[in-house]
Amino acid sequence: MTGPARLPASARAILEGDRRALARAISEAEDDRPGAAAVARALYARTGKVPIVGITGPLGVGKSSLINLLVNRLRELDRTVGIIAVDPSSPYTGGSVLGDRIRFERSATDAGVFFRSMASRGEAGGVAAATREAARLMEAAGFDVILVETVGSGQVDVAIRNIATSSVVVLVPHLGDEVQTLKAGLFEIADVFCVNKADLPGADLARRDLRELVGLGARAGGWSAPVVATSTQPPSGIEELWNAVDAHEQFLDKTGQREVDERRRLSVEIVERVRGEVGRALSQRLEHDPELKGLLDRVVARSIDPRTAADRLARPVARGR
Ligand SMILES: Nc1nc2c(ncn2[C@@H]2O[C@H](COP(=O)(O)OP(=O)(O)OP(=O)(O)O)[C@@H](O)[C@H]2O)c(=O)[nH]1
Ligand SMILES: [Mg+2]
Repeated sequence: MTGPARLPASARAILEGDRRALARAISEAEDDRPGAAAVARALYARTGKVPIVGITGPLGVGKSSLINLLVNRLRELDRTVGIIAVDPSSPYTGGSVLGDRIRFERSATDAGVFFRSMASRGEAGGVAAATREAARLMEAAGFDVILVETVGSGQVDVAIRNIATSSVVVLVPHLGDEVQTLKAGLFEIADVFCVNKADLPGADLARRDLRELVGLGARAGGWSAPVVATSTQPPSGIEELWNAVDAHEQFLDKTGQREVDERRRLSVEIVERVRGEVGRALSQRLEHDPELKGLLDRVVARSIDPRTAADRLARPVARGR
């Protein structure tokens, strides 16, 4: 029995819809502060039921604009929405250099919408962990759908597959070459393709090309990613876009694929966490633990090679002992 009365106060506040408690808990998760673990542990059993929809694609294709319109659509359907925008804050990939990025507005006035941006500084694993925790916290706070905007290296975030239940890859007309280079990764992650800026010339062609490519790369499980054309100015295709995502979510339930995917995602999450924790601890010990320092000394002296040293350290785990 874990009635609300037994939960940590901050977890209880989140369940009761306290938005400031929610925001605080997300910050703690992002900074990996000690309090975050207790809240995450207390709320975990209540999560894992809502759609987490990843919206990824190259810089400036209209991901944020689409999310704004998807939010309006979801609110029409009487569903509340949590939004996480993983911000590419690096000066090399920074979307903000475009200067005309779209911001999310509705969250300021509508209690049914909660927006949070996360800096993508630091290692990718850290962003993924914080994003997962934020999505769970939002779900615990009662949001019905979580939307996650990301841009990855290679311009499409492959890691979103390890977080989202449905992934939308957004492209625009005249991405010919880009699509070619992205191809392998794209088809691995896209549950829905969206050709945005359909008001620009070339959208029909882009859509047809993508459809052809999708036909070639059938994925396991029997889902074939639909290709939806959208525009955000003037808005068109938004209902179709949401319907395509919804159809994928229904497919997951009908086929049992949701459990298969969730199991894979959670396995990845555990491995990422172990890698992080073990990596940090090992770095420390290689510096301070006399035995491990000795091992490092021998690698430095070229008497054993790094792979052999690593094998020796990893062997107990790798062999299941
Ligand atoms: N013509 C046209 N322009 C669009 C459309 N959707 C978005 N834009 C414009 O494209 C620019 C980028 O839009 P955003 O929504 O910020 O795109 P984004 O993918 O979120 O951008 P980053 O987060 O920086 O990667 C803005 O100037 C938008 O007004 C569309 O459907 N048609
Ligand atoms: Mg954006």
